[in-house]
Amino acid sequence: MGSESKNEGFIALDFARIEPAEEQIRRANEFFENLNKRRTVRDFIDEPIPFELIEKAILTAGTAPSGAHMQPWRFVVVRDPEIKAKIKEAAEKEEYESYHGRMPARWLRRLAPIGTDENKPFLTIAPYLIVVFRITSIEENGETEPTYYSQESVGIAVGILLAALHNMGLATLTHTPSPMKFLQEILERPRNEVPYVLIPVGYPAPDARVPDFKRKDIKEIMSVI
Ligand code: IYR
Repeated sequence: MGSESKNEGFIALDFARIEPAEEQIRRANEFFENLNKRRTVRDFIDEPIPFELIEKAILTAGTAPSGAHMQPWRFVVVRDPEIKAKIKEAAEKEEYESYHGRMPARWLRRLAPIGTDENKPFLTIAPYLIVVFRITSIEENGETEPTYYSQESVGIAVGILLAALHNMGLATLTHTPSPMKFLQEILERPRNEVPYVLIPVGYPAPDARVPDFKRKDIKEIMSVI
């Protein structure tokens, strides 16, 4: 027991060591090889996917650590074609403004290799859209209290969500139409739930193409002192 204070409200940690070390390395390699195949996909087909997969991915995302364990996230799963169409219309309206004046030239140059524009057909084609909201505050005993480190917490949860969906053989797009306030309105979320990211999920089109991107190598992303 680490400290006398860890009695009430505590349970024994369930932690299984992986042995031998070679097995740790094997699993490390396997996980990397798997996640290194994840690509952001923009061309989906409308083939349905089992709802159970979406639910399990969200349950997995909900295992993320969060500030003061406040779990400041809500995942709104959109499958209704009419709502998807509303989201597409509103997103394309905002994106049109972004691509025609709101984004500075250097940003547009940065996006050119990705080939994006204001048209977002995937918003009605993908079988599910997962709209992630960040809960900024809670109400308790008639008082409003902020959530803590909600940006970090939701970011981590989204990372786990993307990994879980990839691991179950589904493609995702991390989409951030900007500004995203229309999502709060269309999806009728309260004011303390702020849109964070919109993730279309499904199978890629058979002819889907992705930019020929290279990932930074270890020397570029790791410093050891
Ligand atoms: N939100 C716009 C623009 C956009 C911005 C970034 I940063 C990207 O990595 C990709 C796109 C859009 O979705 O097209």
